[in-house]
Amino acid sequence: MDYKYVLTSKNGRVGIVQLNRPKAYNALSPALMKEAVDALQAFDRDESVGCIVITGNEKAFAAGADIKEMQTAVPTDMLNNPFIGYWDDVQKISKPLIAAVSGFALGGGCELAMTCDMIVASDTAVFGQPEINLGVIPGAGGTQRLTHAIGKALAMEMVLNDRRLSAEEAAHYGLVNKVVPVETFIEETLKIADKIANRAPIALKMAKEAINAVYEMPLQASLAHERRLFYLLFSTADQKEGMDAFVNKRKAEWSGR
Ligand code: DAK
Repeated sequence: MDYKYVLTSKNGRVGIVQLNRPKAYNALSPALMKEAVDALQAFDRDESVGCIVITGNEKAFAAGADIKEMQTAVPTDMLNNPFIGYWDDVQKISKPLIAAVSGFALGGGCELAMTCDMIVASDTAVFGQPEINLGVIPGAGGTQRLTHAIGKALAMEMVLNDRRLSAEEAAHYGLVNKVVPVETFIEETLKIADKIANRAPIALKMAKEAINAVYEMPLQASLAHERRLFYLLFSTADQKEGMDAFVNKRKAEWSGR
């Protein structure tokens, strides 16, 4: 597929989507978001892909939604713009999705990273929700996912007062999984992604769905949901294969069936 604002590639069973609008720090314009979603969905459909990485460049994961394109908008422009739907589409990706973040992850950039399942940060990464400087608030999950991830006190500080987190702080407060040197942040992310990508595909999807249910349901409902997914996995060839491989002391060969 020919994209203007994203680059795509494959590394083994890992699909890579790179945001590529470097002159604007990867500002998330509707056109860029559409292409990013198209690329993510294509990898989500591709059976030869087990895990997806989304990244930017060393200087910026993304500096937020495109302020210049939003500047003159009225509420109905925002409401009717397919842009809003693209964010929901990212959340609906069913395969494990890892953000490899270096440099700025601000506003919608931070929100996009938080929509992913894991975040690997380079030691130069900076996370922030600076929307208050523009007279608005985060609109793509920043007040919610951030608070779930790091707690109310620090989320308030970030959203009310543009407090930014360094990579080390983000790791300390549980926003990111790992901090790695900027020179190798893609390679380090790919190592993690590759291991995940070679695991049982259906179980991965169910695991992601079950964990994300934490944010959607009361505990009793999400526990019941988890149990139903667990039962369902006993209908898969991968469950038979995984348990047979364990019992017979061999490596499992996953079929994704
Ligand atoms: N939008 C548009 N252009 C941007 C941009 C952005 N977010 N960030 C940077 N740029 C552009 C600059 O305008 C500049 O372009 P030219 O002037 O060269 O044409 C170029 O990138 C370089 O930027 P600077 O000259 O400012 O470079 P500096 O190194 O001095 O500063 C910076 C880098 C990243 C600290 C700074 O550019 C900055 O503060 N950028 C804005 C950060 C920000 O406020 N982000 C939050 C935006 S609001 C929603 C979904 C998403 C959202 C809301 C709702 N729904 C689904 C409902 C998201 C909202 C946001 O993200």
